[in-house]
Amino acid sequence: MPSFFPWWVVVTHFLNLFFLLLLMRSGLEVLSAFPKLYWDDNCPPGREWARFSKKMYGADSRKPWSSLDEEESWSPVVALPGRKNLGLGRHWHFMTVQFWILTGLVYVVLVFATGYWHYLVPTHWSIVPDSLRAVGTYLSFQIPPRIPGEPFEAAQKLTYFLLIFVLAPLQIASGAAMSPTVLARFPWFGKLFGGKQGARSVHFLGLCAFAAFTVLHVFMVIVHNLPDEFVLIVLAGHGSRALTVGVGLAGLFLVLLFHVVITWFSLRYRRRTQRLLGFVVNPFEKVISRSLTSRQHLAATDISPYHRVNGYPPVGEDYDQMVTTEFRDYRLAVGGLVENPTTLSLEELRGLGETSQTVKHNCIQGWTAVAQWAGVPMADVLAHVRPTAEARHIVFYAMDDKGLTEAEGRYGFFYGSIPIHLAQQPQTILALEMNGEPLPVAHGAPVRLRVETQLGFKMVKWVVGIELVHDIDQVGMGMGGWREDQQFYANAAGI
Ligand SMILES: Nc1nc2c(c(=O)[nH]1)N[C@H]1C(S)=C(S)[C@@H](COP(=O)(O)O)O[C@H]1N2
Ligand SMILES: [Mo]
Repeated sequence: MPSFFPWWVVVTHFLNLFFLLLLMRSGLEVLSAFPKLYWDDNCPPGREWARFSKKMYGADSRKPWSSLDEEESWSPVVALPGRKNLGLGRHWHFMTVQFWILTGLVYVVLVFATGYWHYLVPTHWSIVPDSLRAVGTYLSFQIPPRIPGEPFEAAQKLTYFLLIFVLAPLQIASGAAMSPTVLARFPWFGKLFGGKQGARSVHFLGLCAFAAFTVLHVFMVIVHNLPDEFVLIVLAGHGSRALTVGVGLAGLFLVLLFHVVITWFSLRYRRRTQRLLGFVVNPFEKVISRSLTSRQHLAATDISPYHRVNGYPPVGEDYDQMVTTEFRDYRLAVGGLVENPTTLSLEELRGLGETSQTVKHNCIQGWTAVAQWAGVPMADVLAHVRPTAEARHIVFYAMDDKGLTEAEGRYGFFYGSIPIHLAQQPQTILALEMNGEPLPVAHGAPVRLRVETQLGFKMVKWVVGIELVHDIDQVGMGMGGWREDQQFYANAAGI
């Protein structure tokens, strides 16, 4: 029989505590960007089952609103890093999750390799009545006896089992079921949770379960005789009580200090944080974006009655004029590293090709909506302009100047970029129509990009110019798009 508290349990227990706290805080940052929970992928405004915001917006609101208005600013005390930094919160979350899963794998391998699993995995249904009896014992202010020859009593064993073998995998699976790339390639996977919003809700409830467990766990350790259990989990029972308490408290203090420092650093040096964490996070995002193509073919009956809007339309006479004349004089410029630079009217653009797709939109903030989009495959546009061998990215320039359409101290025309290989995918299109009508102004009239494996912010609306470039460093602030530049989002948007 393995020892009750081997060293590897001590180490993985600490790492788990360390990573879980990071995951919880950065997860709350992500939630703050769309502080509403739904079971329905149409996300009807006002019909959320939970809302952590006082602001209300309706589908029938006569004042236009944008989903970014729904975002809340949460305190850096609870959220990592707090204060409306969705992009950085996601970076912290995705960086941590890689290490948390690694820790979990090491732990599970050791659990089975050492035989420790006997202490964790119930092998008989009697664990259920035994656990109920143990809970009853606690409720009568007594400590239930341990299972003979094992470190835990029945309720404890069952709880740890559920946490490790049910809750943790469920968190990982529901997390994966929120990735637009995963959902686009394997729509069945999202259905396991009743859709992206179901996965999001389950993921949130999982957070609550982890939080509840943590509170109960700490309480139980105290009830069980704090000094003894603390000595076991901090130094595997080696060392004196004083030493253990010292090491344990120092460990907790260091975790706290670490959180204070990274929160401060993330808020103070947002670009550096975006870049540094990007080294760890972006490669994975790029790999899944490169290797998985969208296979969405939703039915007309799936189309959402209301499709949220993100970003206010361009302001100014030029655009207004185009709207009144139904974009008669609109021209799309396509140039850069191409053999055949060109300017296209809507008619000419339409002549390059035609396709249509009914797909689910995934905004980085968390909402979803389904629409049918029709237009020209990007592959046909590229075939027409013939990119040179150096061309590696496609930049899409928009007509909305954010300095005029939104406040928050940001500025400049919206733009975005995608790596050229994404443009070859069948569901990467320049959309001219939405749900059988010409593109509405709010959704990007007259031309907007659709890339169905990516998050919504990549799909530039109100496009006027397309440029093929070798590197995105030279465009804007060099991060690959307006939201990457000014909101510190990651450039890869497959998760
Ligand atoms: N020009 C421009 N394109 C944009 C945006 C914007 O603010 N300006 N917002 C992006 C974001 S974050 C999302 S989620 C989608 C929203 O598309 P929709 O308004 O059609 O739902 O547009 C993207 N394209
Ligand atoms: Mo978005």
